[in-house]
Amino acid sequence: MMAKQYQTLGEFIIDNQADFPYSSGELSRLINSIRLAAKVVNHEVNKAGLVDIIGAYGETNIQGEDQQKLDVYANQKFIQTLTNREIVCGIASEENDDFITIAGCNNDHQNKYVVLMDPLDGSSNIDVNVSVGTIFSVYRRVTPIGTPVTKEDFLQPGNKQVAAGYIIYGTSTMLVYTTGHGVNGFTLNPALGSWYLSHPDMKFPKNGSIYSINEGNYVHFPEGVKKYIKYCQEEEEDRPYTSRYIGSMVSDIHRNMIKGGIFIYPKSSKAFNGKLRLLYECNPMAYIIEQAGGKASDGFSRIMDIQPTELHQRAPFFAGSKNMVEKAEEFMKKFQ
Ligand code: AHM
Ligand code: MG
Repeated sequence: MMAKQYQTLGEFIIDNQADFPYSSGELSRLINSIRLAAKVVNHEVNKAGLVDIIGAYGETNIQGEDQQKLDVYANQKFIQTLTNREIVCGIASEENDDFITIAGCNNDHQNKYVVLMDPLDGSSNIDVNVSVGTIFSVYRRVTPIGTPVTKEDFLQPGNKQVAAGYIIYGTSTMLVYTTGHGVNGFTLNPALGSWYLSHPDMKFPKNGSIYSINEGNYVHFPEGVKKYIKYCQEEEEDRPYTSRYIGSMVSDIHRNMIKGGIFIYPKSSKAFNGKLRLLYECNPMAYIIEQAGGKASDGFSRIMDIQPTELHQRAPFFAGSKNMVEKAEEFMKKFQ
């Protein structure tokens, strides 16, 4: 994908329209809707520190309006934006038990794409002013156009994604996405409300020196993970590595993609498949990571090749710099 600097996201989408699969303009409109919803959510997330003044989320504020929890708010905004603009035929969200069918204004189910999303990942970090994110994943439906979507349209392996991205509400707000032609990152200029191409053609360094894992769960980890952590801490060659864990996956992976590193959320004796959701968290991040030259697995095989069986299924997640993920996999294999 061509990436010029100082471009806005709008210009970038138009310039690269031909790279979009099937190129009907539908996917461009979908990304456009996401960038709009992201701005609205960003505005609300930025005000989170004022809840003591205007009322806590979940309570009634001074004006007598109900304050919504931010994750519920983000969920509604993304769903509303995608629904009102008649772009997708279905949405599945980490916040909803079941998927949503979108019939379209003529009730004719003509749209091709389904979106799966985690509207506000890491939301427990909001109270302490730490970055959170939105993650989204786009597939072409597999059931015939003209009929309502079914679960089958959502239960596709990650390798069928046509686009995926994340928004990071951080010191600056960024939108990073791929349509299968590399990864590009755009930074929001809040004064103008425009996204600028700030990180063209992002590449995951092949090696890195950061490992990100919740070591508090060490005793519950599989032997391979325990041994890999010890390996990261040994004084040998370029080690010990630096440990960095924000507890907000989008931020942890974004940092590792820029600096080089590995992120691990393994299975444990307490959570047999780990914590992260395959469809809303692992697959979209895996698509971006692979498109940037990194690697994402469940500790043994490629995340994006897992055939999902449930909307909310979880998966262990090993993701980041290719050589680091391969080293962690070696340990997993050896200490099974
Ligand atoms: P959430 O979807 O409920 O916010 O949970 C996902 C988040 C990830 O962003 C993060 O990597 C992980 O949970 C942290 O979990 P833990 O506190 O168990 O380390
Ligand atoms: Mg989440």
